[in-house]
Amino acid sequence: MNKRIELLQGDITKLYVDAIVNAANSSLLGGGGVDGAIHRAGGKQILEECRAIIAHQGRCHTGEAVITSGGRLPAKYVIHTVGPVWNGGKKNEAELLANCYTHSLQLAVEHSVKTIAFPNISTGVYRYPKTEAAQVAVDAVNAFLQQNTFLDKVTFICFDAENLTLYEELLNKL
Ligand code: AR6
Repeated sequence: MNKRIELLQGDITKLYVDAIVNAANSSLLGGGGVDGAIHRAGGKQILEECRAIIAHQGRCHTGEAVITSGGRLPAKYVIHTVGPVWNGGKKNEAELLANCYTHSLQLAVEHSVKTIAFPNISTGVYRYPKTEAAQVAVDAVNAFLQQNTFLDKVTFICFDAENLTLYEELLNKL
């Protein structure tokens, strides 16, 4: 287990970390799942900042990440990233999903974030198989931490027990 990686089960909107990551869509205008929960808990400030980003740069492409404040959330920032829709695995899904984690971490460090939490991006509405997604997530975060000493802690927060078990197994091997 890497001492800078933490595993939790629960609701990401409740976490007291510098940044939480949102599994958004390219419109950044909200949706269901974790995206809906973050916008509900964080309030309209987050949506207003998302609208301003879209007006300025256009939609957020798959694998990319943007940052807003945390609104009313305990987290200072929300990093919105767009995971790939699962399409059988031959449409570059793994690389795009890894990019979500890496680009979110890069953006975090640029904003002096020390503690950050990720949901299980793409494993809900976007139907990415949980086993494969967990492997991509753990590999991408572990690789980033190998070459970055600024971040203190990266939390994987799983909503469901199945993901929690998958992450436990993978993290124990590190
Ligand atoms: N805290 C932590 N994890 C959560 C929470 C929560 N409050 N709620 C759900 N999850 P999903 P995607 C988990 O569908 O697959 C949205 O409509 C959930 O159990 O939220 O990337 C967006 O607008 C699952 O493991 O995101 C996009 O259109 C994980 O979060 C689309 O869904 C991701 O599930 C993105 O789909």
